[in-house]
Amino acid sequence: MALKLITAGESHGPGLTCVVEGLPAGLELDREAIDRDMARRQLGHGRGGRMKIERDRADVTGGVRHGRTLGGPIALQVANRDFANWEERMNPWPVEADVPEVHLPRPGHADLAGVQKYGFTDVRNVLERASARETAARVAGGALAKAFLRAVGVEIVSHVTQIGSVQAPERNGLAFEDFADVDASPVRCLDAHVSKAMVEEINVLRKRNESLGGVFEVRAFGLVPGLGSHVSWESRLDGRIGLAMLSIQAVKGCGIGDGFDLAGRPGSAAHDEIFYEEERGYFRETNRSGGVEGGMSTGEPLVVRCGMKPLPTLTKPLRSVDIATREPAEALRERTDSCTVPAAGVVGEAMLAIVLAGAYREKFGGDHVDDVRAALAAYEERIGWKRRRP
Ligand code: EPS
Repeated sequence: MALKLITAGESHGPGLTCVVEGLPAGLELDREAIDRDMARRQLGHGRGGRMKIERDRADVTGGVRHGRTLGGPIALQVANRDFANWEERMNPWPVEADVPEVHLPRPGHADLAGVQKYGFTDVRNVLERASARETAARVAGGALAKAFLRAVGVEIVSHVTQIGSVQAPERNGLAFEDFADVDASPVRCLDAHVSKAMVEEINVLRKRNESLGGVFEVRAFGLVPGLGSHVSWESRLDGRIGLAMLSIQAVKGCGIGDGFDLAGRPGSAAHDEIFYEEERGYFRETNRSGGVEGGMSTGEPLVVRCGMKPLPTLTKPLRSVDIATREPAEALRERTDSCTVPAAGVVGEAMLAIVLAGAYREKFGGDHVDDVRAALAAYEERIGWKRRRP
């Protein structure tokens, strides 16, 4: 991929690191916008005690000078405040204390396959890295990708459409402006009435020691047509989006546009007819394809839906096996969140931003951000594209 993001760090270790490689020089960054996304990821009704400890912010330690990118890799650090409570258990170096091992793998987590694969006897060696705490680093890196996309006229937003059994009604034709107040909802849902029902659902299930999954949707506005390509499977934009989204912890399904719903429709109700008007250029009246056809962006808003399973750390543990004795036992009981779908939407924004920023870098090249803008303008001119402001 033309834009590379790598993260390091464990959930209760000293902190998380993110390195982003491939952004052009001269890109202006807004420190507050980065930390705003870090804080948005901590939002949402249903989070556990951990979020009361953390006040996430990303410190830049390389690749930026006086608020502008230098063209090299950019390094970001996110401290784990909770490390203060885990200094012995998670110290990078040997400690005097006797640290007990975890032997009770949680069904649904990386725990069992992880210890088997890496030859560990302590499940903590797996669960610390598998934890969704890692998404704090992805959101920090994603904020840089968003800054780049903003510079080429693209904005990314998200909202929650389902939590547990509570589903928001389908809304067609959502515009960028419709998302202005989405973070004011405790579950990041656009419908106030449904938000209340979702909060209630979380409260009821949390009392029963249950966790809840749901569906979030991420949208990108302002894309040019022709990002990605039909010519090889690895270039297809929808394939890249699927990889990025399915890599988010607990995401089990990803659909573009009407996704799985398209499977049951007749062809005439499954596609988006093409129209042309002098001042608008080519356009569609529907967006069932979610802005991707043949592995390429169409220029219509990109719509990505992700289904998230209920978190597998349960305060009412499932049956498991002690890996030291091979005797039946209850899975590890740990402090956890009951629902993180609202936060996962913010992570989805970051992952989509990384894929789309990479597609722009690949298509338009350039060492300085002005080179990118010039190449983009020349392309828009060639295809007669009327840029759509988000
Ligand atoms: C997580 C377990 C919880 C979550 C964590 C993800 O952490 P803890 O075990 O410390 O209570 O809060 O998510 C975060 C810390 C975060 O920042 O999102 C897990 O097991 O995946």
